[in-house]
Parts: sequence; C-alpha cells; structure tokens
Amino acid sequence: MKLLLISLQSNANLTGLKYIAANALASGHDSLILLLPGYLEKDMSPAIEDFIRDYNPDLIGISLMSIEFYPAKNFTRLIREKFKTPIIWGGIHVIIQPEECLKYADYVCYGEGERTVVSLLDHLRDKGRDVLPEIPNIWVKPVRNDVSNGVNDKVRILKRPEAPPEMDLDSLPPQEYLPDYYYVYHKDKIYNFAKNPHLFHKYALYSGTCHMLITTRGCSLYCGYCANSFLMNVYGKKVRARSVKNVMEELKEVRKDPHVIYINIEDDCFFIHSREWMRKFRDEYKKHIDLPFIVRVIPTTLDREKLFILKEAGLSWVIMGIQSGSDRVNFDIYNRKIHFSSVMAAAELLSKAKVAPSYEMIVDNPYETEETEMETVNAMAKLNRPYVISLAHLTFFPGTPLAERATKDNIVDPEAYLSTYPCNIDKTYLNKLLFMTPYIPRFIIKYLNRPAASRRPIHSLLTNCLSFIVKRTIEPAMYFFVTTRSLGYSIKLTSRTVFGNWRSALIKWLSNYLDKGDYEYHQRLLKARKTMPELFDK
Ligand code: B12
Repeated sequence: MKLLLISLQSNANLTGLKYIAANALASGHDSLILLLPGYLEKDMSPAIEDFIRDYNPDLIGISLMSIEFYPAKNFTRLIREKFKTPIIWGGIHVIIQPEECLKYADYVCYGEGERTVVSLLDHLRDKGRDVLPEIPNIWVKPVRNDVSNGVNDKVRILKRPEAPPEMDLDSLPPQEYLPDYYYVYHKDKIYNFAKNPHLFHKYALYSGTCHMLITTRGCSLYCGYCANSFLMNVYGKKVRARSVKNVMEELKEVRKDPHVIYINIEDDCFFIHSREWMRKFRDEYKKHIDLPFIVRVIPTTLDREKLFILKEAGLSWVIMGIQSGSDRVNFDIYNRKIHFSSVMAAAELLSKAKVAPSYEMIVDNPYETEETEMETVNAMAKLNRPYVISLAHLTFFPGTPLAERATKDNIVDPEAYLSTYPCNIDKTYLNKLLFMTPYIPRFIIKYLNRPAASRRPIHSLLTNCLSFIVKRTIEPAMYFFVTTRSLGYSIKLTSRTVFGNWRSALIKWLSNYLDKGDYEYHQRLLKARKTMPELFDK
C-alpha cells in the first residue's frame, strides 16, 4: 500500500512524520513525505496535483500542530476536490481537538502514529475502505465527509480505544537526516530533497546544519501552558527513553553527511537520563560523532555530574526554560513548581561549565501584573552572564489547564491559538527591557525597570534606542561570543560553525533587523482571510 504523508509546516524538520514513514517502509508498505511549506492557496497547484496523481496513494496523512490547522483544513478541501483517497489527520493538534478534526478528515489518529498507520494500511489492503476500521487510536465517522456539501459534523463518531504508547522506542526504525523519500513543493515544482540538498538546506532550520532528534518522549513536569500536560493524559506520566545504542545508530548515519555540523537534541528534559546513560553516551558520542551538540534542561534536573559528562562529550548550547522570574507566576499561573533560586543555581552551573546558555521566557501573559513583569526583569538581571534570551508569546492551547482557566475567566479569544505565532511578541516597554537584560549594564536596567506611572519620556526613548541597537548588533555579537566560548575558543570549530551557519545567521540577523516576527506567515493568513473567508468559519 502507498502512503503519502503531507506537512504544511514552514520548515523541513519533521520528526514525527519521518518516524511514521520509516515504520511504514519497514512494515512492507511504501511511503513518501511531501512538504508544502505554509501552503494556503485557494487552488491546488498543478505540480502538486500531478505529483499525487503519479504516486496514486492509498492513504494520505496530514500532520498538524495547531498553527497548521487552517492550512490543513484548506489542503484537505483541495485534495477532496480532485481525489477520492482517504485522508487521515494526526499530530498534536489532532490529539487536543480530535472531534473538531474529524469534521474534515476521514480518520484521526488519537496518539502516536507509527503502528497505527501501518494497521490502517493493512486494514485498507485487506478489508477495503467500506469496512470501518477497528484500530486502537483511530477515530472514524461512519459517513464519509464531503467538504463540498458541508461537513458531516452531526454524524456519530466512533472512538476506538487508545493504543498504549510505544514503550520500546528502540523497536522503531530511527529517523534519517535526509531520507530519499522526502519531497518539497518549491516555486511551482516538486523536488526530491535528497537529489536537491540545497533546497533541503533552504527549508531546514539552521540551514540544515543541525540534525534534530529526540531521545525521550514525555516530560517530568506538568506545566499549565504546555501540551505535555495534556499529552500525559494520553501517553501516561512515564518518560520513555531510547537506548544509547539506538540513538547512536541514528547519529552514525547522520554523521556521514558533511553538511551536518551540530546535533540538536529536542527532548523536553534530556537530563532525565541516568548518569550511567550519560557516561555511555559520552564515550560513544566522542568516538563516533564528535560534533558540538545542544540539549534542553529543566532547572531542577540540572545535575552537576551529568552536565560535566556532557561537556566532555562536546555539549555546546543548553536551552533552559525559565518562563518567569516571579515565583508567584511560575507556581500559581504556570503550575511550574520551580523557585527562582533553583534557576540561579542552574545558571551558575552552566556558567562554570562554560556552555552557551539560552534562557526561554514566556511573555504577554494577561494574568501577569506590571509588578510581576518587573520582578522578572530584576530576577533575570541577577543571572550569571553571558547568556542569551528568547521570549515567546503565551499561547493558550486548548486542553491545557491554563487554557481552561483562561476560558472560564473569559480572558482569551478561544480561536486565537490557531493563528498565534509564539515568536510574534507584543512590543511593550517591559518586553523590550526584558529582552535586553543579558546585554546592557545592570545599573541601566535598574534605572529603566520602573512602573508606567513613574516613567518619563526619557525612559521610553532610552529603552527604544537601546532595544534597536541591542537587537541589531549586541545580541548577534553575544551569540557569536557564547558560541565561540562554548567551543573552547577553537578556531577550527568556530569557523566551521560560522561558515556553515552563515545563511541562517544572516536570516536571523535580518529578521531581527526588520523586527517583524513571523511576518510571512501573518501575511499569508491575512490574505487567506480575504480570499477564502469560508475557511475561517466554524
Ligand atoms: C521538536 C519540536 C519542534 C520541532 C520539530 C517539529 C516537528 N514537526 O517534528 C520544531 C523546532 C520545528 C518545532 C517548531 C514549533 N513548535 Co514544536 N515541538 C517540538 C517538541 C519539543 C517535540 C515534537 C516531537 O518531535 N515529538 C516526538 C514525535 C515522535 O512526536 P509527534 O511529533 O507528536 O508525532 C507523533 C504523533 O503526534 C503522531 N503524528 C504526528 N503527525 C502525524 C500525522 C499522521 C497522519 C498521523 C497518523 C499521526 C501523526 O505520530 C507521531 C509519531 O508517533 C514538541 C513538544 C512535544 N512534547 O510534543 C513541541 C510542540 C509540538 N511544538 C509546539 C509549538 C507551539 C511549536 C511552534 C509553533 C512554536 C515554536 N516553539 O517556535 C513551532 C511551529 C513550527 C511550524 N509549524 O513551523 C507545541 C505545539 C502545540 C500545539 N497545540 O500546536 C508543542 C506541543 C510544545 C508545546 N508548547 O506545548 N517544534
């Protein structure tokens, strides 16, 4: 059977779909992945239509995060206009809104897709489409959707029981860096990525110089804003881990591509691995991979010994979620039971290990007060330097405890999360100041960090000027400095990173320069609201 997997994400980093495709292939089916970066057009391009017709899939799978809901709804309509192929939707948005998604797809996958999709392909092959599948994780509607006649949302939904999450992650074929079954729609044509690596480098994050992987699934925290707090209800609380051997199998293949100069481990909490795992990882990684790498850490799990083991293996960047400098906000609003004192201790360790620290903060939270925002600026100014900071706009994803609270309190537009890009943050005085905390002298921060009532025009002027300069010059310079420092000031490693990454560095600098967040996505959405208003109807 032939499976066509589609992503409408704007970049080419697709972990989940690569896993699904690899597993379908290993189970004797055929599979292709097609990336349609941000496709939100009224009509289907002839190149895409020809591609689907030539491949003639038995099943089309669409993967979506919430931000891709409108593009997925639109593209499903376009498929229905031309083809009769059954469509399954999967991904995080489907897990949080299965019933809504089933208005558009024939099937939705309520959970992990690797084995589920194979069971569905087997079912379609053996019993045909008219027999309703009874497959764990697959929700289905007895009557076929017909988008041209309106959606059949009145029809009873058959919810099949959930499949247990994959406990043995090692049993899944590892994802590849650039599989030969991966295609992209670019300038009205479809290209095979492996045959056109320059295109993969164009669409992949960090120009494809970074291979992204996950070594665990799940998280040890239950933060009120995070999808993990919802996923725990589906997958359970246990964090599932891959073995070092299995991770190395993936990385050894990736290492063969000279374009890859960094490894980016995307786990929510990499430090959940035992010290023994870390030691084994260090030995194997140094021997076979020996590239700088990035991990994410929860402040309370940052163990000194593990950190130094990883440092010996080549750890370069550590991304740590702090979210707020106010314990009140972290505890009472985010349900994140981490005192700022633990953050300070973790930051001190990172500073001793001379890794490059990047701290993630959540802003634009309607529950915050000016006082808690100022507290955050104060707290962040106390952390060991150097570090860089990234701010994300608080998005209320349905299903999360915080979204439920905000809906009850009536302070959030329940549809906003479908078009909110976290990098588009509000340009408020205190957000600008927070962004500058790692880069400007502390006495200036102290001088500027004051409530609106006591601010004078000079404060706003100074903050605006400094923020302009910091974004365009000091922040990029700091990135360069912390990277170089984390690489032990090695000229070889630094020049490889700088030259290898020049394109993504330039793009980041330009987007900082223009200060527009994800401008392109917003423009596309605005245009679609005019040309296809029906797409946005409930
Ligand atoms: C790695 C990661 C990324 C990577 C790669 C994403 C990818 N598509 O692979 C990158 C860096 C690109 C990324 C970007 C963003 N991310 Co992100 N990301 C993650 C993270 C940490 C892990 C995802 C992952 O690899 N999981 C492991 C794989 C195996 O699982 P999976 O992707 O869920 O896929 C499985 C199932 O969902 C299902 N499935 C998936 N697709 C399909 C399709 C079909 C047909 C079927 C049947 C099944 C199926 O089967 C898969 C295999 O088991 C999650 C957190 C989390 N815990 O999920 C956040 C998360 C998914 N990201 C999130 C967000 C908000 C974003 C951004 C919008 C914002 C940002 N942080 O910048 C951007 C948007 C990207 C875009 N659209 O352009 C949110 C999404 C919430 C939501 N409701 O949409 C999450 C959940 C984190 C959170 N804040 O709660 N992200």
